Amino acid sequence: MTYEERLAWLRESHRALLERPNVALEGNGVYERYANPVLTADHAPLEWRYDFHRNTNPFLLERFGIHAAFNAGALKWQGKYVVVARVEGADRKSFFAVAESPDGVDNFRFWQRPVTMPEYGEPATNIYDMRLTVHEDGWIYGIFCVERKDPAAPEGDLSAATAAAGIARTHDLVRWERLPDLVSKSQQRNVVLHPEFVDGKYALYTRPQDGFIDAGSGGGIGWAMVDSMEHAVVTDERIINLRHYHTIKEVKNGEGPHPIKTPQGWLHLAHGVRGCASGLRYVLYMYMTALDDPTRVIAEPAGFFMAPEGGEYVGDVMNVLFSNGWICDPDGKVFIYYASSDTRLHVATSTVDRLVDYCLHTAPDGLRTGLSVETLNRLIDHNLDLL
Ligand code: M1P
Repeated sequence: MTYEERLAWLRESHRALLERPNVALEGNGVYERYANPVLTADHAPLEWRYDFHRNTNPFLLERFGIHAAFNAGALKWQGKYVVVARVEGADRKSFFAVAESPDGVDNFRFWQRPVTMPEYGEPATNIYDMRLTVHEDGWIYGIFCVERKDPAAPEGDLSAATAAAGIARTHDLVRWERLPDLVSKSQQRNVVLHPEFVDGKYALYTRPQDGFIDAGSGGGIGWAMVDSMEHAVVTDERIINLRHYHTIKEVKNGEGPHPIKTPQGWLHLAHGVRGCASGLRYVLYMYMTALDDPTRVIAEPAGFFMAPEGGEYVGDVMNVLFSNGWICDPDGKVFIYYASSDTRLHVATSTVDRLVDYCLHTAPDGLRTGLSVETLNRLIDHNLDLL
């Protein structure tokens, strides 16, 4: 290919990818998956990846490799469906980048530049998985994982890291005010800000963990109230959604995006992790908490809500579904942005009514096989009544 031919091919294939229509697929009735991912590494603007000056890049080579676009926070912003994605370069460093779509299922385009997130304290080695909350105090908050090399790591250990919750706020998704990291006794990841004040305080979903990977004695999804987001300190933390032996969340779990308020209660999306011979398996699950007490679980269907399917199994970290963003439209349609295998971002759609029905009318996990068979027999008996 000549330089001109290659340039034309690059532009045309990128345009075709961005404009590719998406179609909903039939499924289990609870939600619809879509045929194509909504964001991939290839969606990154060509100007991020190529030097288009012929004198400095005569072969039109890629100069900055983008490897993945996944785990995105989400919000409806000025009439657009907006995600703040975790974009990962070939150098393994993640950063945040905003992309928007007119309809939430296709035509996602990144804004011209990635987010320049101000540093706090020791500069982060990596930042990722932003949860967005439009809080009733008027700010849009982003809480994300801040990873730094573990200063206590023995010499020669070049993988030990620490995880903390970074906090930033904005009014326009462009200029971010960085606030101090969450102060907590334990390491923290998957920290999410509840959208309303509770007893006059900010409320956080937390995920205390003993180490960077290991949740250890951190028993599940926690709840902590803080007086201020400008100096957020966890003094009292209690676990509201527990891990259990032989479930989809026996190794660890974490809150997804902040819960959606419905007349029947707060609707939560979370991820659960279990171990198996092929490594850790990440799936999504749902639960509901009481409107008058967001810490009281009122429903939790057994097992996973979504698990990897087909090509979703494959990627940088296999067998992973992860979600930290969803959008609920005023008409009750819900856009669930979930990522597969730490590589790409997808959408699934549902409605508040269907998700609440799923939560309230799917049997909970009985935690042993005999009770699962009882649940199954009750359903069969119910259907036999029709014959
Ligand atoms: O690789 C799977 C996921 O692992 C982490 O999730 P958790 O904190 O629950 O272990 C995060 O690094 C997440 O970004 C990643 O998708």
